[in-house]
Amino acid sequence: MNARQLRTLLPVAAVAAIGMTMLGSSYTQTQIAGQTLDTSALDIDAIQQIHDMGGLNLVMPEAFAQMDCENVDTTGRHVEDFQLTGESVELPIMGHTADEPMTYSAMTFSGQVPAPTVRVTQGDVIRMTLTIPDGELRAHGNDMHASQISATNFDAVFPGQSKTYCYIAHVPGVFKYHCSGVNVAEMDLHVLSGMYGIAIVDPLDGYKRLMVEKTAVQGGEVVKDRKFYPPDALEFQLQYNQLYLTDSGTYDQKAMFAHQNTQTVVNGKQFAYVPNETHNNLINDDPEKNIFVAQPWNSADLNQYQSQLLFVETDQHVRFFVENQGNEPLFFHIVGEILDRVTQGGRVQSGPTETWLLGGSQNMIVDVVFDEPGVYVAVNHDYAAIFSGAATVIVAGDPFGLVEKHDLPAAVSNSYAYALGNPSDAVPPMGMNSIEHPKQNLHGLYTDERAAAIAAERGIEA
Ligand SMILES: [Cu+2]
Repeated sequence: MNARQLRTLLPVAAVAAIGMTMLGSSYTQTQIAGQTLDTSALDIDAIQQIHDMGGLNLVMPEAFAQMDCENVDTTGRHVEDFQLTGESVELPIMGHTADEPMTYSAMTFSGQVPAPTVRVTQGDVIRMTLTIPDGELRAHGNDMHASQISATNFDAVFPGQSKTYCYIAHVPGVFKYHCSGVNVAEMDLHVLSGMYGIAIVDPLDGYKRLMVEKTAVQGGEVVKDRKFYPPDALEFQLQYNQLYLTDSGTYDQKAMFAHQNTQTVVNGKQFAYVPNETHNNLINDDPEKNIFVAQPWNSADLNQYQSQLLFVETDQHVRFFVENQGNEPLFFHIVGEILDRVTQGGRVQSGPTETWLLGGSQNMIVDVVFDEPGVYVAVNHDYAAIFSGAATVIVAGDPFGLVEKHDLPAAVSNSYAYALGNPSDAVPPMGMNSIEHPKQNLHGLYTDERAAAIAAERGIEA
């Protein structure tokens, strides 16, 4: 065989093998399309590239990733300790004012809704301990979807008791965790009253750079204009859920069975990320003059419950970790933006797209670059959900010219995050490709005790 024949044969073999992969496995077309096959390098090592894509066989993670907590420190894996407590508390609900507190009967992990986020790297061990304090009204459990272990393996933990289990986080992505009730009984009551959170498992080799494709005019021709952003991104977490409440703020199971929710919540609250009186003042020079249709958490007197906005820079790689914790579908859409990339289970599911659908207990990672200064709203594009709380306002750059108007420091020129901070409950723990938020403010459905602990942990000034 001469050199010319060899050069021809290799790409042909590669294409044939790819065809076999697609026909012979249960990967979908979009999953395959999401893999990066560097065609410019095909004649160097095509077989290796096919292997790197998953080869001709599906690579399945172990079906059972629980491990013995006794020997966990000798495995050569990083062990992440994660402590939770089960606490029933009263937490505020929309309509709550400093003078007239309205609350509902919440159940929480560690005094906050959603529960604390645990973040590890693929291959790490999570050692989770659930403690139920003396005096807590009921038993609780835990089911972590990242763990590949049945909820029934982790029995109920009763007041005054504590229980630990360990597992290897084999699979990258976002995973729900939730209370498993009392041996799975009353699970709906516990989860829909607030006992849910996420685990973020970063890929072992990190996140991928982001390609954003637009068009440009070059020499009188319209051409494709690709721009690449490094993997490092400013990150947010958004968890969607519903509440089913009676007038007195207790769980209404009848309403749940009828799929008639009474509130739609993002990170535990309705309209949690909308302007507040500080923003009214900056833009309208009047704290009472609202700039958004719904501002139910307006006043600074509400402390951690005051609404906040999400601030990003323009031309910045932004990554959202999104989980649908609820019973209703989530049609995730950002008004004014296109989702530049959607990733699930370590596979790119879509390039630029307008909306992505998540069913219950389903997640995704959304990468976006906000090109123009402006106000964008992340919604569940179901009108019932938008109008009952699923509207999250994101401000990119300086759309109102506030830097000049209020003579803000130069550092805020491309994001108010530097001056006003981002809400602590929307900021996940730092991971391997995280850009540190310039500033955070205290925000979340936290008990006062939990709020004080988070402020201390993150060095947030009150
Ligand atoms: Cu529980």
